[in-house]
Amino acid sequence: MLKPRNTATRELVNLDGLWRFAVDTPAVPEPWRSVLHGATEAAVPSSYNDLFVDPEIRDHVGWVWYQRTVRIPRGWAGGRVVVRVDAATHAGKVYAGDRLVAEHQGGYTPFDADITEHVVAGEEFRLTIGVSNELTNVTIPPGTVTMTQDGRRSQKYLHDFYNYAGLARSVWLYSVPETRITDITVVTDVDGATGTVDYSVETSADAAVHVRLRDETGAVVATGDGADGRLRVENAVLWQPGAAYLYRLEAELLEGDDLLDSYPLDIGIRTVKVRGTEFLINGKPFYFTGFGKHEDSPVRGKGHDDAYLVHDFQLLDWIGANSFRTSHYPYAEEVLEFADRHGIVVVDETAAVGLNLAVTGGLTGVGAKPTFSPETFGDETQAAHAQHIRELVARDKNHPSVVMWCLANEPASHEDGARKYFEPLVSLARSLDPTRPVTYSVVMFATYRNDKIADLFDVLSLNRYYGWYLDNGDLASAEQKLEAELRGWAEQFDKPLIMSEYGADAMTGVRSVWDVPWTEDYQQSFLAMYHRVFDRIDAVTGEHVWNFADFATGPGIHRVDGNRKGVFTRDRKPKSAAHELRTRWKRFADRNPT
Ligand code: E9O
Repeated sequence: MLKPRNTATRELVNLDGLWRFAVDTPAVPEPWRSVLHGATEAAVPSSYNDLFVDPEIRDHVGWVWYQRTVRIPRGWAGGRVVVRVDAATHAGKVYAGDRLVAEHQGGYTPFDADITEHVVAGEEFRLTIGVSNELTNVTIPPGTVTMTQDGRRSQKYLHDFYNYAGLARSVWLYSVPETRITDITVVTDVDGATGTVDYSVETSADAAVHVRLRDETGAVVATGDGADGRLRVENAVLWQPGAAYLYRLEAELLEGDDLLDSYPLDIGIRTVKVRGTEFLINGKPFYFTGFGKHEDSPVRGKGHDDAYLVHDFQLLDWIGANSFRTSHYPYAEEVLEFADRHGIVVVDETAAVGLNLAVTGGLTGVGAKPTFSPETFGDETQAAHAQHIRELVARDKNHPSVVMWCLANEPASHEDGARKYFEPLVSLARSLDPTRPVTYSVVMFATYRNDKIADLFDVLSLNRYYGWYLDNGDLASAEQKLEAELRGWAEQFDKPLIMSEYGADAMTGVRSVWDVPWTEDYQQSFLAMYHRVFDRIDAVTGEHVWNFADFATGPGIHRVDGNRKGVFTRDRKPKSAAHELRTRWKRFADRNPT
């Protein structure tokens, strides 16, 4: 799916700003039919929850409505006019005037509404977008809506991060020509000093395709004709972790000498491969250092913000991180483009977090049901998960920074139904993208002894909390157990092991000379202990601390205004553990030479 861009043949208007806003109420049955009344306005992009002081808005379960007036530029007669919603979390409906023009399920992938037939160039129209935050057993991620005793609807979910909702990313109005480029797929390879770029251009109708590849100086290094082809780049400069290099593929659609459409795509030439326990980028073993992150900041919630984007990447650089996981959902496309340009490696994760109902049924198992069964997560959940994987790969397939797909976080992979549920999803991901390895993040309940799906994946990503959820305050026992378990995985599978989560909550300013949980000192000692163990086990190919920064959660007796496992606070101040990581990861320059 192509991101809307300004090109010689396409125009783009950004619709971010303040929109009229209302929570759905039976008193206004079809709010898109008229101007939304009331004084409430919401910022786009932003989650709406923390913008307002009214708990009825923050805790609302169901639809909310965003509305604004939009003028179609006068010169847009003739082509198609489209509204792109980068994210409506978790479901969206778009109305042009009174007409429903698009519906979409899934809160972290974009969708389009073609409004050509409903608008007139030069004139205004009313754009209304409905957004629902409801999570059920057939949404990705899943959840349940329950009733409180006093009759309120309450959203429960199986992940700890707060269920922020709304238009958290940009909304665009754009024009495309009638005969146009609808998609581009690029696969790169390296053969000695030569880079190859296999491209495939999809179009809405038959027309001649011409492509041109430019290097960073703007010089044309290869050209091609036809909708599919291979470009060869002699002495290619590779995209490398820590040393990004992007070529620009310019695709053109022509009728004789007439330019019907053009679209530029920035690409990186690089390869990714798993060999035994090694993760190879451009044929060289790569060791991941970094974090599981969240899109999370005060006031905006999950709202995309370029200032946080720049600052977070500065902090990644400062601390010596070379990568992160988009836990637990696909991030804004701007984030991936930034990673492409700055040489940061990304593990791109779906929003399938919390497929572990039995786990949340209680540690004792009371109330637990089989997780993957018709009454919990059955065929419909799997179909939603499959659709989500399709949309994720369609959106992110061309990013050089994305080196692996993570298909789920902490599913109940130790239960019998897991294999039947995951086998088709892994095949689907492989068929959509045969070039990238696939992984999943393994919950602590699933071990090398009882896990049912590990052999299906290329890389095993483990989320482990010895010393926190188990053996809290006893790092000596935790160290033994962690090492024993990692050795178990390493003996059983000849695959790279990445510690995709390890971390301890810490409140800034709480200190101790002893191993006291919640202190900054304990968080630091906890991480140091994990690092000692990783360094003793060859199969460990990466370490992603949980989490980059403190983040908002729902209420919980082990949450103090959110999850405090951040190495940075929510406002991005380092805790003392940041220095442990910085010292270690800066030394790793020799493990990952560029
Ligand atoms: C998922 C992540 O989103 N993993 C959780 C993180 C946490 O801090 C959460 O923020 O809670 C940890 C899962 C721990 C599973 C409990 C295992 C208990 C061992 C028997």
